Amino acid sequence: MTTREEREQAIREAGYNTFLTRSRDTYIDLLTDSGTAAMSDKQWAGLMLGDEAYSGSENFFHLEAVIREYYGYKHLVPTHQGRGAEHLMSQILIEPGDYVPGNMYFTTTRLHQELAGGTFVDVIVDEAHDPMSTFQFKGNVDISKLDRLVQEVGAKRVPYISLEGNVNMAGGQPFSMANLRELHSYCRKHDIPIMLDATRTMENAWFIREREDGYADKSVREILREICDFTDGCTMSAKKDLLVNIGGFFACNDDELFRRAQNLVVVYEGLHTYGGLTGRDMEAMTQGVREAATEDHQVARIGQVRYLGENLQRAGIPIVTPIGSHAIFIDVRRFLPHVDQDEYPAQALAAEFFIESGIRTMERGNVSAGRDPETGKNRRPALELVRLAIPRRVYTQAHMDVVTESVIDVYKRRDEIRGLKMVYEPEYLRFFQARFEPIT
Ligand code: P70
Repeated sequence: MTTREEREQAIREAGYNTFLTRSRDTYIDLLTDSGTAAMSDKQWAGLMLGDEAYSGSENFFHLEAVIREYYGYKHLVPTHQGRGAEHLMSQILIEPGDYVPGNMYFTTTRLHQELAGGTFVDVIVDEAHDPMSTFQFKGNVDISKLDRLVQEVGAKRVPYISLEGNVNMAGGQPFSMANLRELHSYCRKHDIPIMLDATRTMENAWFIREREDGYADKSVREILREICDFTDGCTMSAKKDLLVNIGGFFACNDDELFRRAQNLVVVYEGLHTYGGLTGRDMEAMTQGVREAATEDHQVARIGQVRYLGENLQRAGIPIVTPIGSHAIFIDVRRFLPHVDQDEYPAQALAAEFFIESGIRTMERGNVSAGRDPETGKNRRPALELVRLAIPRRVYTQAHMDVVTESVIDVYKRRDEIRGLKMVYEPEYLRFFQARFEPIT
């Protein structure tokens, strides 16, 4: 525990950016669900089985086998984390001048597409941009938006569609199997591959089981496999679904694509049988796949997030609906209607939660969206959110109660909260290192 004065000083020194605060100044850490899971006894035991040979580690073959079994992709290239895989895939598939449609942007994903010369085009359903819509599958692709792009630029300029499971920036929202099936038949017709961002796709599978007709009796594992069978490959940040502190991979079915990824990984990550990971990391990930695919895990995981979300809703706090899988997203347009978006209200609110009780959260609004490369202006996205991400298997419901009380306390004094001005803006992924000062 720290005092309010200590936290005020800490956030000032961090330029009002929670990414720049220290872990030791944090009381409950809801900055991210990435790499923050508690590993199980079996995963820790796996660390003792690390085969740290430079090439051909046994642990690589264990991981390859489990990915083939659960995800169904033929080829695997390990990477140090998700963005390592995004880098490889973008460099291999995108030619300068290409357009990459996707069900909402993700920060690192879009940046790698842009660095490869591509332009990201949002083709998610409109409901995803409306925090108050209660549509059950806000992660769905709007096929007519996709078709408009394909008609406009031609299928040859569309190297693949980037499809994310449980769309992070929309609030952790799933796509439905029916939508994926339709997307698959559209893409087959136009010869456009579907590349999945599988980071939280086990959680997407859980929502399909809960919400979609015909899936209540299917296992998470069966649903995951059905999803992957409609796609051509994936990038993965194993730091989420797969319950490890570090790791990722690229996987695909096409032999030539695999050959190129295997070749490029040695330039940026490491040999193709470890890709920047230790043997023991790969063993922990192998076990993480098995644990993440159990219904018991998903019930507890998604149930805890829902517990927090429903308590906040009961207290009248404006949050994105439906409640997603990995986090609660506060709708800052309704929380701080008096702060203009170019004064970064979500950034200011995240700083305020930290000051109130040492709870660390993340801005997911105008700062994260960045500037339009054409106009240089802030993108001012429809969604201006603060994300309270819940690490897997770490906190208790009692911690969630403390979070609820703190959010309510800040809500009561919301009229006093002012915006921020950005005083330092880095070139790439500015939200990680930008610095701010209060507007006086
Ligand atoms: C988060 C983390 C990472 C992520 C993701 C999706 C859907 C790829 C990645 C990249 C960490 C993060 C990253 C950028 C901005 C803020 C936070 N998401 N796809 O907290 O994977 O981090 O392993 O390189 O969510 O949401 P990796």
